[in-house]
Amino acid sequence: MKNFWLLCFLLSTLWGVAHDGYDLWLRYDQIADETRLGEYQNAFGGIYFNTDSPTLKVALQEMDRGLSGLLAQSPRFLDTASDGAGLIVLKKVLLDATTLQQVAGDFEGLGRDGFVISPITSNGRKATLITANEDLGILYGVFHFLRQLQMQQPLHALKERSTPKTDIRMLNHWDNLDRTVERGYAGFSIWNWHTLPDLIDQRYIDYARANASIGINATSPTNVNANAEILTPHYLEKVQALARVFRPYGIKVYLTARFSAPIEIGGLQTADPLDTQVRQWWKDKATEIYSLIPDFGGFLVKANSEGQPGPQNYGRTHADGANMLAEALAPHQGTVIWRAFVYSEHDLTDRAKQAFSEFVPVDGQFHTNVMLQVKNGPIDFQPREPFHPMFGAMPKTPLMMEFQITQEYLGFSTHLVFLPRLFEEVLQADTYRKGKGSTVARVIDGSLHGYTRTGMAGVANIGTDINWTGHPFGQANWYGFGRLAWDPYMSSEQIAEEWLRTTFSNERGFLQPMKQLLLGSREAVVHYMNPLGLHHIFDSGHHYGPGPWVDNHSRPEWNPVYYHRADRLGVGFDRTATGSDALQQYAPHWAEKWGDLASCPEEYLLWFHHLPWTYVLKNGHTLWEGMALTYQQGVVEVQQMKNTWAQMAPYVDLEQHDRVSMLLDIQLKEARWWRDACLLYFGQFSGEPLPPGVDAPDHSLGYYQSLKFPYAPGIRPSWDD
Ligand code: BDP
Repeated sequence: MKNFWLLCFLLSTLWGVAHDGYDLWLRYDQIADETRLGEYQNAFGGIYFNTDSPTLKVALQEMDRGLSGLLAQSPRFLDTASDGAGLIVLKKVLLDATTLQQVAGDFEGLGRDGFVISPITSNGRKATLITANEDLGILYGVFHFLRQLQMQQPLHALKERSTPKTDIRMLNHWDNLDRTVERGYAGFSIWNWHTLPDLIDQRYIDYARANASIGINATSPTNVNANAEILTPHYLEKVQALARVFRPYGIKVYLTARFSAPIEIGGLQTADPLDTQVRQWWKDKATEIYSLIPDFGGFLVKANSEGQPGPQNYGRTHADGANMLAEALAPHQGTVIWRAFVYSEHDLTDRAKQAFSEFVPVDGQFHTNVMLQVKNGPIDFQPREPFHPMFGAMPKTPLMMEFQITQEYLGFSTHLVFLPRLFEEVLQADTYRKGKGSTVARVIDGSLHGYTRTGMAGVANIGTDINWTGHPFGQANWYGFGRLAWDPYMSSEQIAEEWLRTTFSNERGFLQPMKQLLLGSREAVVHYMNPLGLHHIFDSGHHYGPGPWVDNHSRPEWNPVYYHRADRLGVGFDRTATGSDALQQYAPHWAEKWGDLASCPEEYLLWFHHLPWTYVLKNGHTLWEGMALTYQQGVVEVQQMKNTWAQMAPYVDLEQHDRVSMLLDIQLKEARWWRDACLLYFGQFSGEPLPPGVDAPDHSLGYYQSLKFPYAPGIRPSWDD
């Protein structure tokens, strides 16, 4: 028998199917710790699992698959709990009185999606119970249970009561109908619109499984720069097929709605939201969609932003536009998710101020089924931004968080950057809008303002690459997003630990150094790309690599020079009262703290202040020296990541190890590129030499400026910024 398994292992390695990353964090390899394995085999040999719905069926399939792999034995599914079941999976309504009594308290406030895992005594023997109010809660409970087993937790620790803190936990795909993915770096779109609805790719099912395993319950498969075609009957049939696949996994489909669709596919002359024909068109469209997809989630809308059509084309407000769609969806319980990422070339104030200026004054004017989706920071998914000032400033309008999981500004899918660290920093930020403790997390979970609707969206990093995300570590960002959408108070450290254990290994020798690597990786990218509050100095259009010199775009805010404002006298964007005064959009606590150089954290220095090159930092270095040394530090940190990874070979599949090593080589090369290009550029203004400890650049500034990447992945066609 032993030889048989050895042979299987060798063959699978030879065939290259060992671990290509396709399984994500749902790897159900046999538990390595033999004592633990024995305990589990004893405890979970017999299972009683009620399966009277499609959701419970997929939950059972997952349990079967999980236990067969982890325990290396097929689970015995029993007909009744009294047949000696060690594991009982039952909805609350089916619990007998003695069992219910043991967990009754856990049901308080458990809600629709929550679950309970608890040790109980059943028919005189010890057992583990997974229960919930609804089927979906059971599915979430099963995934959680299997995760604990993957992490080899002791039996007594298999105990959990968990309820998601947000209602809509959503992926936004920026996928086009031709299968290109805007800001996508992991191949093409996984949605094969051409072969849908007839061909159901296994990927669609595995996508749903993976999302359900981390509590994601909504998806919007198409780009926010929307194509109206998706709303035509031809495409809706395809969307219906996807919705059918996702339904048992509790995932609702939303569609991106192009505001001008009534003209483009409806034959109308206008898309004015106050026009009666237009309003009727959207009502009819909503009815048509719900007849095909009864649990359709609603519309996600980008309007009057970066050239997209919207209500302002007709002199109407965002509220007019959103409310029109809200009225169309209301009879079907649908939601409008209206994006707050707007800025206009006609508004000459600071781009960082525009969303706040447009939306905060109309707080309270949106219908109850409208939510505003706000990016984490006021500019655009930079390696570091202060939190968006809209958070906490709109008590009457539910705000959703929008994070970017795909690494548009963080090294695409070639850099290892653990984003839960960034997400956590934003969620834990205190807006001070209702005194101390008014964190962004409390805005998002609705507790600060009593929102009745809550949610978090993440721009997906998924594509057709075999491992879904290109960089094997990109999976951690998808995983971490889901976990934080479920619980915005979770620590990035716990997420790192879970992901490393479920994806790679439970060995101490692996976990300790790798956790450190993950947790430090976000700061490293800030250091080698955007130190001291610098931002948006990426080369234009594709955003691949540095381009602080770019100044030839027609719209001022498309030019990196707009953001750093470097000259002989200094560098940085003055957002204090002497400059754009964007600081006034924050609570007085922050306006004062960030406005005063003595109390402004240096990580935000050049975000809020324009300072002379000779300005002295806390450590005694001048601004120029500090900038140079921080770029250098970023490079050193990547080198350290490489060294750590080199030690991890014994714990990781060979192919994966090689792949990550090569990616880290690229990251190191690019970190140097960032350092050299930016320091050569800014050095022209500072007029100072590189301080000791900073490596000399390999090339001239002219060389870096000459680099062009017309075919960099993820480019948005005919877009420049
Ligand atoms: C920017 C991207 C652009 C998106 C836009 C958005 O460069 O491709 O369309 O955000 O969020 O980050 O709408």
